[in-house]
Amino acid sequence: MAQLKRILIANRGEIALRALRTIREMGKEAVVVYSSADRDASYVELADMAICIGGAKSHESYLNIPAIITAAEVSGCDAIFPGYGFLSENEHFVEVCKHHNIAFIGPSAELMTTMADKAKAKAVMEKAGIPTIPGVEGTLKDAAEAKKKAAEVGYPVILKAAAGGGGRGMRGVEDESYVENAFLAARAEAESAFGDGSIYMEKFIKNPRHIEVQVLGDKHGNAIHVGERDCSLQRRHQKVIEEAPANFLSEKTRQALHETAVKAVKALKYENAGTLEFLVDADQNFYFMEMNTRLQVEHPVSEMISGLDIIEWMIRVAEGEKLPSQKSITFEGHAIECRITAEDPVRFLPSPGKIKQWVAPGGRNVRIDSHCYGGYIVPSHYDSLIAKLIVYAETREKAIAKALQALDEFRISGIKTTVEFHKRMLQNPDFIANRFDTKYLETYLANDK
Ligand code: MV4
Repeated sequence: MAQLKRILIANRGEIALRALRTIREMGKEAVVVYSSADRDASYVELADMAICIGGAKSHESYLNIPAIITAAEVSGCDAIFPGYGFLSENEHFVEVCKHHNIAFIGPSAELMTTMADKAKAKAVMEKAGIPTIPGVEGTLKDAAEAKKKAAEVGYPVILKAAAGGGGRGMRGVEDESYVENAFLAARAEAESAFGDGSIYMEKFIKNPRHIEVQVLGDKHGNAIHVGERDCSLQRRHQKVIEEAPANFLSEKTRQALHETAVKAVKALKYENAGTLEFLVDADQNFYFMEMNTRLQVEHPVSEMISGLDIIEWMIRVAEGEKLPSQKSITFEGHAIECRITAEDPVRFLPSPGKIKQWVAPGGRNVRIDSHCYGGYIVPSHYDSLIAKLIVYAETREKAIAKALQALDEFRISGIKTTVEFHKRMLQNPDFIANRFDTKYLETYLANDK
């Protein structure tokens, strides 16, 4: 396959700028599309070409497939980079790109569809010999079946929406008295959120860590991992702080996790970048949970410890290039990412509006992925992420110190941000001691008020 010359970025915000940087560094042209609310974003000016594709509402612009395809065609793009969110996991969009002879920089529509169904994804992984969470294969037909199966699996159990994600349509069940109601509630919630009420059942894993493995596959059947990330600090299923490596893991577990992830990519013949999410319990047992068929927000921490540019490799793989060997990729040091959002740091209510002052930190191994600047207006229509602060140091302890220094230097006024919250978390003794699970942050915030 030929080299890609001009790539359309079908996204906005920090990830649009992040992708533009790599595309241009590779000597290629970057075309950006933007909504009427994003015309003043920094990357619009930096792009080789910028095309307004519609109104501020996502469905009028960043989810508007005909508008994006038209923009790609009139600008002569040979590929589309999807980023995360929006159309990045839309299998129909992948098919439309193919039909228009535009390379979609990501996996096949088929694997995307498989992974979108969490119950199906689990069955496929199990068949490939990947450890999954014990439970019931396939979906449950009714509340009576839920009750019967829960007795077999053993309480506590968890009911999950097959079409799910983000915790919607999910119910933990402690004992038999709740199981039928929980099933009905989960099914109703899944039906209204996804238009699909399919529910499956698993054993409830207590106090898990959320640890994920970054992977890449190429067109030649090669697969590599780019290490793991600990993303256990979440609020309402939104990650807040991520780090790499996951120091919680023993070296033995880490190796096994990496090998498992690579085995899955090879078995699936997965192409491009992806992430396998695992739950890891207190005894270091790990279980496959979901696979994300896109680039993730937190990819920079993996880039920092490996030295790889993941977007560069997504593009090179799409061009038909072979991935580097696993043993050529070495991991060093520790990276931490703080997601800074335009929200108040106590209640996390959105705080869009005009940024008066923006002074970002700097220095050695301090990376800011942000499209913002003084005078920029944060639109209210989209995700509130305004900057990712990523720091890199020799050890976790030094990375925490560096992140704190960088947060101290950050000056943002005009809008509220979560900078102060991050400062607090990085000084929290539990965080410092690496003593937290996926429930930690919610509990901490609830007790704080
Ligand atoms: C679980 C679990 C415990 N046991 N599954 C939450 C989002 C969804 N994708 C899967 N989730 C969970 N699945 C079993 N069998 C606990 C969670 C969970 C969670 C997982 C990762 C990160 C944050 C979380 C917060 C609450 C619950």
